[in-house]
Amino acid sequence: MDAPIPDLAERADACAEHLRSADRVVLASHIDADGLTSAAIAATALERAEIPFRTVFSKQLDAEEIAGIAELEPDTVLFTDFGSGQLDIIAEHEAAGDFTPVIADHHQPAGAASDDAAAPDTEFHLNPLLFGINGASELSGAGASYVLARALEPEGVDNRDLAALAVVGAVGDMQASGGELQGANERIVEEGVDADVLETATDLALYGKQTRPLPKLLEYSSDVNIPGISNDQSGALSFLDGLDLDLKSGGEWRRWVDLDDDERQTVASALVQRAVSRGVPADKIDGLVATTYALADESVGTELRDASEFSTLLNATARYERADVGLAVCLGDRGPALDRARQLLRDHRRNLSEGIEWVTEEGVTREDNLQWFHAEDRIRETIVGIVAGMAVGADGIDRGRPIVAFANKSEEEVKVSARGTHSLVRQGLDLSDVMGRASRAVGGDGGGHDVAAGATVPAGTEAEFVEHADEIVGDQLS
Ligand SMILES: [Mn+2]
Repeated sequence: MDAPIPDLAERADACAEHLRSADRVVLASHIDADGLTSAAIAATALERAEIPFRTVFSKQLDAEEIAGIAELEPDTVLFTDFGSGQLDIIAEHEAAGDFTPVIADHHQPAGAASDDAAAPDTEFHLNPLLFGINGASELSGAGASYVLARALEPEGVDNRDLAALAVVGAVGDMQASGGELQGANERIVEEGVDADVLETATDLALYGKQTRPLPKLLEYSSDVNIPGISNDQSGALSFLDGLDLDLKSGGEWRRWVDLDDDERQTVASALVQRAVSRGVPADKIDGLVATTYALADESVGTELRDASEFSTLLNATARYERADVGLAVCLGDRGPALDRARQLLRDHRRNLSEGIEWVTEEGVTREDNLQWFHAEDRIRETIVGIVAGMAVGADGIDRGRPIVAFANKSEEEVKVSARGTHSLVRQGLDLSDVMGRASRAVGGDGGGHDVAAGATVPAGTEAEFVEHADEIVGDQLS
């Protein structure tokens, strides 16, 4: 069958060929929605190709973690959704004969920014950025793993069913934030549709169409702010009560998926009318409608049916260090693992709302070019970044500058998370660069994406870190 992304085909084939000849493969993947789906895609493809492997996960791949992987004495390590940013360390292990790396990633390769001919590289490195494809918006780690999975197909095997997980990964990495998946991702969507595992539709862009009762769907619609409805429990209720529709069933509010097309049309039109009448700008109103990605084989009305809700469920397992649970759900466990994942998501939502409440009460400290807060042990380091992102726009928290959040990781280490906006990125903000340079300046390390990035720094260096980061952001935005 044709390769999904022709530009990557040759490299993917080389990676696949090497994997087929490997004896002891360790699959190492990142712990988040994209990393978990990457691992599930790679694991399924390896299994179908009858290549024996074991799986390990890491939250942040650093020298110590890579050394730990080397101690497993693999002959080949398949890194998914990370590895590119750690090429320098990985290349050293390769040179020492520890293992042969195969990398399916979409993050910025270490050393590549310097354009240095001597920058570390490795033969089996599958990354869209090496082929002129945007790794932030057009292909995720799960997408790169999918490309590899297609190259790994033995005779008579069709891995296109894995496109559904690739889409969950891309959506989890916010690659559909403009309303739909683009570029290389679009090719993967097409393959999933052809394989009958994905369905696309143009629909209301609100999160929770599968699982949230209608009033909650509208109340929590934070992406598009509709005055008198968003973040307004009684407003959302009276809006729905005012529609000439029977929106309850057996005394319970129905969900969006329970409505028929006419009912959906009525609610959507009324929402648009409300937005127009309250002066919401036209481009924001356009954002009320987007492409949605449904997993055709999953039950209607479950988190797993919708790519966005599925990715949220996976992120909940990841943030509480239950990669095993997230992976099991991706691989098809609809019993204990799914129950556990749902419980983790409920706990996660409670932690988030408590975290946001704390930040808005305590407030942030403003520097010239950024704003920051230190949660110490009050917010878990695994969720402090989302809390920071969600707090932007709340009272006293500026939309016009990036937010940096600290939380204790251990006695010795502090986690730093930074969030920006797409508008700041258009003005030159690159938080991956900010977090990387500012953390290294204080003896830590970090990286990520332009709009969201993270780092780990030694405890006690926070003030110095803020100084460096503030200066770098100032340079970027000037
Ligand atoms: Mn990713």
